[in-house]
Amino acid sequence: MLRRTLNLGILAHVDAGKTTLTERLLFAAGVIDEVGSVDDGTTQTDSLTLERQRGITIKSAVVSFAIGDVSVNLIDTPGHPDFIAEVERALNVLDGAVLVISAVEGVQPQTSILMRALQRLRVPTLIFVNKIDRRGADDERVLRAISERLTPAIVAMGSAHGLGTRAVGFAGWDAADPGVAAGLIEALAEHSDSLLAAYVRDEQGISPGRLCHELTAQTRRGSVHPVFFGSALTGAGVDSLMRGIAELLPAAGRDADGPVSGRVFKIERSAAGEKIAYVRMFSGTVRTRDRVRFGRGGERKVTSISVFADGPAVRRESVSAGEIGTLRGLAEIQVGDAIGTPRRQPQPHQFAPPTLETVVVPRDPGGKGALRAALAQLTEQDPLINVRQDDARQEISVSLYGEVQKEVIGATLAADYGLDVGFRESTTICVERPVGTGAAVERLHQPPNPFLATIGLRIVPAPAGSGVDFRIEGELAGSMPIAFFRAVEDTARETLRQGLYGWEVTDVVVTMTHSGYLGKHSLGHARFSKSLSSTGEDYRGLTPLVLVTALQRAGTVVCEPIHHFRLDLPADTLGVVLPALTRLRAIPRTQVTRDGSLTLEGDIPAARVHELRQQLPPLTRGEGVLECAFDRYQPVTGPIPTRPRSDDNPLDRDEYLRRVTRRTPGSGGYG
Ligand SMILES: Nc1nc2c(ncn2[C@@H]2O[C@H](COP(=O)(O)OP(=O)(O)OP(=O)(O)O)[C@@H](O)[C@H]2O)c(=O)[nH]1
Ligand SMILES: [Mg+2]
Repeated sequence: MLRRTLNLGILAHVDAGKTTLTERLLFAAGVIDEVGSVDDGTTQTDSLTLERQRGITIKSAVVSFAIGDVSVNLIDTPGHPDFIAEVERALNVLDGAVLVISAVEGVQPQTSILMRALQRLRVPTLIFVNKIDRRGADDERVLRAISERLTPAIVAMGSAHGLGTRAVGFAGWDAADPGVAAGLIEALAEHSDSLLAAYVRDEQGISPGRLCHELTAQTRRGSVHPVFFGSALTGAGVDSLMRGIAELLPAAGRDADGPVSGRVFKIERSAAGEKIAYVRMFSGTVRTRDRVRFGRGGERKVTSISVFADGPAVRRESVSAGEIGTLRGLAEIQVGDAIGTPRRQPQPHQFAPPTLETVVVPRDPGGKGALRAALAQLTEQDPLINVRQDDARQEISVSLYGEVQKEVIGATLAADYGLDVGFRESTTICVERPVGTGAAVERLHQPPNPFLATIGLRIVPAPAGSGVDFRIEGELAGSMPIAFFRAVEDTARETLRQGLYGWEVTDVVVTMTHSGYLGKHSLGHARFSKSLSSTGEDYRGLTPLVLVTALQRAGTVVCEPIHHFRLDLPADTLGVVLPALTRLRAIPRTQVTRDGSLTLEGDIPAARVHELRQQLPPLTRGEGVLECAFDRYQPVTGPIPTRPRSDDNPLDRDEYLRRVTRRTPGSGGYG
């Protein structure tokens, strides 16, 4: 029997039960004899000391098991918003997903964020409504919330009974039942003209087989989402979910003889410090001792391979299309790197970048070098930590999603690197957006341009969330070597990391409007004496000047991150909570009261979330529950925050030229 492989992600809001469900699936599949518990720190996937101590998942982890002829590689992801970057990396390697929703808490802020990303990427997704054994579980309410807040394209795969008790159960439906068939047709005809036509022709004539077939096809396309109910704790409903996973989700492609192509979604270090890269293969086969290409031009020999197969990873000679394996020997590899020929483009970021940053201070003042080295290793595993060095102040800062991540970084530095560090108070990371259009040109041989290059750039504002788009005006194509265009683009992107106020510039289209170079052939006509022709350095040197001038003409506005909050509190505490919200610049927008409990939703600057979290317990007798998720950037009102700029600051033109021409002896040769 030919086995199929399915790379499956489990995603959810924090605490919905992903790790517990993973444990239950491993048990049901016969991989483990006893179900471990998150609360006792005995699960397979929460294996880090920190995870066991805190009872939350921090890093994604892979386990595998078989359901019939399907080998499932399951990636258990963290749900805490501080670790969303882990989820993002996993999303790039999935064939399918299970989105877990608590039957008590229902759809939570992170649930919506994750579902939107899954839908954008068209990852076929099943929904598992978990914790139906808990008091307060309400299947109808959750179904309604899913269809109102996540997607109307859902099909309940059966019904739960004995809700809120340990004796809870789940019974799958029978497609031959006329009531079930009618519901299925209604849900599926929406996305299938042929099914709709068949239904119009003959209402009774659609066979249960055809409906099941259509359900599978639409689920695999990501057009419809089957919903299961159960309890990871008691095991109720887990068999049905497993059948759904095996039957409704698509298998990975198995082109083992094709060109080598894979993607690294996790990096770990062995106890001895050796890098271990987790790779999902899309096509081809990598064998031990093969030299493989990765990232932006690295190439190394693979020294050992392990492959996930019905349990933990086991040593193998090779890893092939569809499989997940760990590779050793690729010293410079980074998380997110492609291996071989990039088959699938890495997706643009699905989630908002970190909105906080903090200065990391080694308690031992001599420990700066060791700290930098340790943080560099951590960024290999998590590039969004984005270590920044402030030369003027001799400080090292890292970006953060939140305070929990800060504690985790501190604990990791202590445990894995023996470094005792402190952190300054976190500050918000703002962005700059251009407010208008601005353009600038510097031409070859036209003083004061000291570089052997002509560059013209235009800056135009782009829609929120669109990032940086670099274009080359049509008629310039082929006007100079491609490497020079690339140097301009790379440098432009780099320069935009610090705008007029020191923040990263985003939501902008940069268009190259002028280009020109001096080739070797034209040397005979040159007026200057030295035998020079344009080099990449000229483009890298000139781009920041042109770009910053264009940016100054466009002008920028500093925008701060705003979170959407949802706050549950006892109704009688509203009187003291509202003034606190106002002090923190939070704006409540909706207010719903139910059974003496009140839910406020609204906006709050990311900078104030931590304070609100700290103030809440005394204001609400410890009963307030706050959930926040990044919503958008919004122009700052009041004093404009600036960020110290690094040395290569093209805003001060003379200083910049002094620095750059000193570094680049070839430039500055004009005149
Ligand atoms: N009653 C009940 N409790 C559950 C169920 N599933 C999980 N829990 C409990 O919910 C808590 C969180 O479970 P986890 O499995 O760690 O949730 P998670 O989604 O992996 O959490 P993060 O990885 O930190 O986002 C633990 O205390 C579990 O024991 C369930 O089906 N019923
Ligand atoms: Mg977990």
